[in-house]
This record gives sequence, structure tokens and C-alpha cells, in this order.
Amino acid sequence: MSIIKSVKARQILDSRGNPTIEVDMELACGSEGRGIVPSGASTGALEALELRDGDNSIYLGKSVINTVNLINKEVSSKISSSEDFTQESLDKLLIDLDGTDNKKRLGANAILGVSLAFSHANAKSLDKPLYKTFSHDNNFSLPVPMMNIINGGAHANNSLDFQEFMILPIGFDSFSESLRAGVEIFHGLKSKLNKLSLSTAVGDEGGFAPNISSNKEALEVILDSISHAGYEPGAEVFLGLDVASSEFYKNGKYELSNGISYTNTEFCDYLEELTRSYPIISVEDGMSEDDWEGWSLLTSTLSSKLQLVGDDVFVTNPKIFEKGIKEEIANAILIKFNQIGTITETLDTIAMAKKNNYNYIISHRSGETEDVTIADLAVGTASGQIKTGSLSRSDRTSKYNQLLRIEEELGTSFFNKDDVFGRWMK
Ligand code: 2PG
Ligand code: MG
Repeated sequence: MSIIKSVKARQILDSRGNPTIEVDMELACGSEGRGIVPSGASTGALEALELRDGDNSIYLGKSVINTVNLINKEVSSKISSSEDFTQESLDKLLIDLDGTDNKKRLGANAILGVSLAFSHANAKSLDKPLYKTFSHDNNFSLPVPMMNIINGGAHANNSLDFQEFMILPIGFDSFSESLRAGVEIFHGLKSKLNKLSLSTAVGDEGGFAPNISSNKEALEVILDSISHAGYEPGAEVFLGLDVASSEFYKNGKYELSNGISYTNTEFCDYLEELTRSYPIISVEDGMSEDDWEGWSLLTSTLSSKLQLVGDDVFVTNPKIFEKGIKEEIANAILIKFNQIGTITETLDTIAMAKKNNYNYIISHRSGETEDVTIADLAVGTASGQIKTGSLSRSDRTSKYNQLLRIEEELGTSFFNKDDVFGRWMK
């Protein structure tokens, strides 16, 4: 339990140079915490609302000054009191104070900033590392990183339709060895792209954004870099995709930039063929958030073979996720706390995934900051997987660096990949 002494929000910048919210909080006991809010580009339509000022004369309409003021005045006066808060009771008060379904009055960005700052201050007052406060059972694990080394879709200006081409270094004994393999492959990929006279400029998540137009070509070049770095694709290092298909689902069809458009049945066949030809172990948003029929088909076709992750379709929302579970959609959920707006609701969604035998992956947003809370969240909830971008740009590597610090504290034996991938690796 903690009494809040003061809250101070300010506008700062995220990794794309867009304004975002930082919140500093001090508790009566003197403990301090800071939370910074990330921001997505390929956002699900049902995400909680990110409130921006919309004044086109400054920051191209993206400033968050009104939202900052709401925290510094209204929210601050309601929560800085003699009331003793837990994370749950504070988050509940924030949700009630907002009073809307999708947090549109105060903004999910304002609410999350306060919720995050409290989690940090509270951990300090308990004299615990943050990751320990996210666990009820002291079951920790260091996650397998899903590293997005080729960027496309809404995160790059090339013509790749798929948003993320990831490597998952699974066959290693520790997080740090898995990280090392990823880094070596990343640098190998850079040399390879150089040799092919393709650009090595990076996209929003620090992965390369070469002007390749075919998904297969991107997968081939990655496979080559894995082997060239001395690792075995499909045994030590696997591939993952974030298709982010809601972005190119138009008029009931999946329309690729090469001019071909697919029905959901045809697109399911296309994805199945890709997963048969390449060592792909995870596919995110293979179907659009608006195509639950396609999701159902994809799940019945591929669920026994690989991980199918729902991001845009579930938006970390317990109510939507519950419907998805009932309709047997996907077998994993992507967890992004700014899609729902509080730590408590995020943990509720994770608990629901655990209970229903869904994998859950803690994820960054394409617009990030120096805040590394997701690294602690992944360890504390024993997610077994984290999606936090490529191996360049501090907004991405800072999360890996935090995981290295936690590994040093816990020991390398906490790297547990069998729990999450075992069912597809027989
Ligand atoms: C995604 C995310 C993170 P964004 O789609 O999974 O990689 O992107 O934050 O743009 O939604
Ligand atoms: Mg996604």
C-alpha cells in the first residue's frame, strides 16, 4: 500500500520524434517512479484511445499538452491524498475517473503514464526489483527474443507487405547466448545486404528496411544470414512474421503490393505454403482484425503446427480476448499495455491467457522510449517471449540490456523456451 505525495507529467519525445507523456511520481514514503508511454503506428481499431491535442499548428497535431494538463490538475488532485493505493485500487480509480469504455476522456496515454509511474515507485517502496512485483508466484523466466531484423509494412518505406520479419534464437541455454546469436545474425545480414547493393538503413524498430519487394526474398536473405553466422535454421534459430494483415485488408480481400489479391481462404493457403517452406514458428496477425472468419480458418489450419499470435484482433482487451478464446481464434496473444491503458488490466489479460493455455508475448510499440518496463514485465509474468525490435537503436536495445541485468541477478538457468514452444517442436 502506498500514499501518493505528488504527480508531475510532462511532454517529451518518442523514438519517432513524436510527443509523448512522461510521468514522475513521488510516494509519501519518499520512493520515486517514472513511466514513459509508447505509441503504435499499425494500431488496432479497438485500442484504448491515445489522446492528442489535434492542433495542427504545433507538432503536426500530435502534441499531448492538454493530456499532460489533465494529469497535472484533475488526476493529480484526485490521487494525491491520504488514500493508501495498491496498483489495482489506483488503476480502478483512474478507470472510473475516465468513465468511458475506451479511455477517451483522459486518454489511455495519460492513464498508462500514471499507472506505470506508480508501478516503479511502488516497487522501490517495497525494495524489490520491478519484475518481482509483477509476479504472484515467484515464477520468473528470461524470454526468447523475437527480433525484427527486416522491417516492412507501416514501419518502413519499402514495398514489403509484411511488417516484421523476425528471428527467434530458441536453441540456446541462456538469454545472453540467444541475444548473441541474434546480434551476430543481424550484423551478418547487414554485410549480406551491402553485398547485394541493398540499403542498410533501418526502419522504426531498428531492423533493416531494404528495397526488397517479395516476402520470400526477405525470408531467403535472413536464412542465409543465419547459416552464414554459423547457426542452424530450424534447429537453433527459427523465423517469425508479423503479417499485420489488417493494414492491407481492403474490401474483404488481402491486397498485396504486387497487385495480387487473396480471399481469406487463398491467403490462408499462401501463409500455409510459406510456413511449410521456411522454418517459421510464429505468425502474428495472419488475418485482419475485421476478418474473424479468416482467423477461424487460419487457426484450425495451422494451430497445431505453429504459434498464431493475435495483436490487432485482441488489442490486449480482456473482453475481446474472451470472445476470441470462445471462438477458438489464435493460440497466442500479443500484450501491449498502451492498447488497454493500465498495468492491472494488462495483468488481467495475461492471467486469462495463462488460464486458457494461450501463449502471451510482451511487446513494445513501434514508437518507443528509454522506458524498459516491458523487460521486467516479461520476466515477472514468465511470458517466455518478448518482442522488442531489432539489435540497433537504443529504444530497442535498452530492453535487451535490462534483460541482461536481470539475467545477471537471476542466473542463466531462468531461460525457459521449452514451456512456450515445446508443443510445436516435437
Ligand atoms: C505490432 C507493433 C510492434 P505498432 O504491430 O506488433 O511491433 O507495431 O506499435 O506500430 O502497432
Ligand atoms: Mg503486430
